[in-house]
Amino acid sequence: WQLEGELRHALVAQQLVLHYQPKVSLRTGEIVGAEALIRWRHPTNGMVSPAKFIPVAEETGLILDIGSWVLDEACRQMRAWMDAGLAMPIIAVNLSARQFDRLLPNRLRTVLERYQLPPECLQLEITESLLVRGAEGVISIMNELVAMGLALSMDDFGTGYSSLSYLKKFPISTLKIDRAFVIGVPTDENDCAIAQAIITLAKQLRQEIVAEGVETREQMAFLRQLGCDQLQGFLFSPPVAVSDFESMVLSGL
Ligand code: G
Ligand code: G
Ligand code: NA
Ligand code: MN
Repeated sequence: WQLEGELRHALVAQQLVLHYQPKVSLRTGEIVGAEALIRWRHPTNGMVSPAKFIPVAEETGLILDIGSWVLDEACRQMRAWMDAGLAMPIIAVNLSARQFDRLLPNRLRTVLERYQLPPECLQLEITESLLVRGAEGVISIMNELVAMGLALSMDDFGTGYSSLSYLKKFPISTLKIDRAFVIGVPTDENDCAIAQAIITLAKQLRQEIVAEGVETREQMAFLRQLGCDQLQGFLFSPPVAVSDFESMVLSGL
């Protein structure tokens, strides 16, 4: 398949890059984290969205090599920020379910050691598809990661097969409310009710709550009222190239 070959080439030809989107504390208004999001700088097609190539990478298994590259690159970047004195408490990376195997804890140990990073600065964003598989193996790998000091964050919560029972069953510390529900806040009554229910329950389970796709001040005000901890979205910034991200951190939002 042509896309597969091109993607394989992209990895060695260094056409893949990470962009970063800030996570903002609702309490302080400060940037408290960065989510790394991959892009493909294609020589003729320009910036290609991961929505176009991650599914192919997952089907072909290329996601394992791409995922390893993302982890290494994000950790390398975090080390560079630390060395430059640029305060960035947490860097979050997205993991595909296929990356979640027995070797993952050791891969992570190796990369953390390579860049001399404390595990607390790395957050792993996983999706519900991983939890739906629900195998004991997955839980034990998660427990091992948590024991290492890494934080697990559940992405896109509320879509797919999400079940509130996952919050109890899996050692997840952070829940990201999908932007599908944030869109209608505060005007759509159903979206408000869903957002409120998720946040109320998650707070009782002592989860940290992040809302995604926040685009308006009205959404921010509503989410603050509900007790959300962090926000991500175009209201603050879309995902941007590393130099733009650094300028934003240095100059403030
Ligand atoms: O921000 P954006 O359009 O870039 O992201 C589109 C989708 O691609 C999102 O679902 C996001 O989680 C996914 N994605 C972005 N970067 C990565 C990555 O490094 N690994 C994986 N597995 N998915 C990613
Ligand atoms: O699936 P995941 O949550 O990892 O993907 C994040 C996706 O959401 C990326 O494609 C990113 O560009 C996009 N995104 C981030 N903030 C906003 C926002 O405020 N509005 C919209 N429409 N998309 C957003
Ligand atoms: Na994500
Ligand atoms: Mn998401």
